[in-house]
Amino acid sequence: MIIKRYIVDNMNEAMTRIRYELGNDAVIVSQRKIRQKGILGFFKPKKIEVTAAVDDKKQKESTIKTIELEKEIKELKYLIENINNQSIKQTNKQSEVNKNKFKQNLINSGVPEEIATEIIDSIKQKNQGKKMNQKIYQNEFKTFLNTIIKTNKFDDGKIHVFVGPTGVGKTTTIAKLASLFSLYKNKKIGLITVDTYRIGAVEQLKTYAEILGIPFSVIYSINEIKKVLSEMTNCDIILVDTTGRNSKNVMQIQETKRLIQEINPDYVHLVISMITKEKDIKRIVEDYKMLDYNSIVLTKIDETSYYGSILTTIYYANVPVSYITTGQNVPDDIEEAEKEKLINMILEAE
Ligand SMILES: Nc1nc2c(ncn2[C@@H]2O[C@H](COP(=O)(O)OP(=O)(O)OP(=O)(O)O)[C@@H](O)[C@H]2O)c(=O)[nH]1
Ligand SMILES: [Mg+2]
Repeated sequence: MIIKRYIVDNMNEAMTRIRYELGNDAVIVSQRKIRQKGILGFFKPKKIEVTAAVDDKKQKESTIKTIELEKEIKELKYLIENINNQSIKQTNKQSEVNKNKFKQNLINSGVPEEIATEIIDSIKQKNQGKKMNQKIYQNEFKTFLNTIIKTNKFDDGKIHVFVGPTGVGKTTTIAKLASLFSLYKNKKIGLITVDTYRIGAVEQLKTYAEILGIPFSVIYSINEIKKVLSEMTNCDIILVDTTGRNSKNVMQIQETKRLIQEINPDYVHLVISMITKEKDIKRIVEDYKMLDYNSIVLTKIDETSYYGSILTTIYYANVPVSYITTGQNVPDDIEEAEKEKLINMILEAE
């Protein structure tokens, strides 16, 4: 048993101190008014002397209870913190899963890992702190395509030179355009070929020129260019075919460069087939930059169901697309490049 005496001003003070020091189980044993000691005490207000007691076993129990309660609170706090951390970790994990899933979709569609990573990085940069799901990624991807895809107006230029690797469809594209513009758009077209390298190359274009009844010239040396061009001054559009070049052959590309400098065209179109491997596309597009092409023609789109090659070409070439070609038929299988259509083509391809 613990017994304690308190000298207080009022009972309120007594109760607070007793509860604090002896706990809720303490009982008041006695209380009485007392005068303070000394002469001066006579003039001061009386105080109260309260005696309280508590069974010390009970007091111990109450202390133990308090300690247990504190421990439980601590454990609860830890649990809540843990749950919070867990849910942050879970969100991060989900974000990572979404990111990887989107990246894998791009890669499965033929987008090189390098471009896929750059696309994801720029999307993440733009959406810092945001919970990312597939829908957001898809929307952002559309915005990204909208930024990088550009198209141009072919009719803006008079002289157009077509360059590109062998067999991509340069001559066929020129035949399609010549037919399209002379038959349906009533333009005066002139055809020139400098491709005297490949057997049959001259004949190929000459046949189309004869069918369409349009002027056709063959250039055997750079010195003839100015003369041939001056004979075609009354043409609205002049289309120039070149020999297919292996972009790794710098000498060949330089030869074409001299030719282009002499022609001084409005447009140099890099013609590139969409069945080219993505890795090769990057190299071709980079190597051909020596020729300062300012437009691209995407051919053989009919032969691929993946969009990786389209995206890769546009991404690395970084110039507008003028035409896309979709088959071997002259002149039907060609379309003016439309931004919205290209975006949908990329988004809808499987
Ligand atoms: N499927 C498909 N085939 C095409 C397309 N464009 C051209 N071709 C075919 O591709 C082959 C080569 O076409 P060309 O026009 O001779 O190619 P090129 O670039 O002039 O070739 P070189 O002069 O040898 O460098 C031909 O069989 C064409 O019919 C297209 O859009 N789709
Ligand atoms: Mg050709």
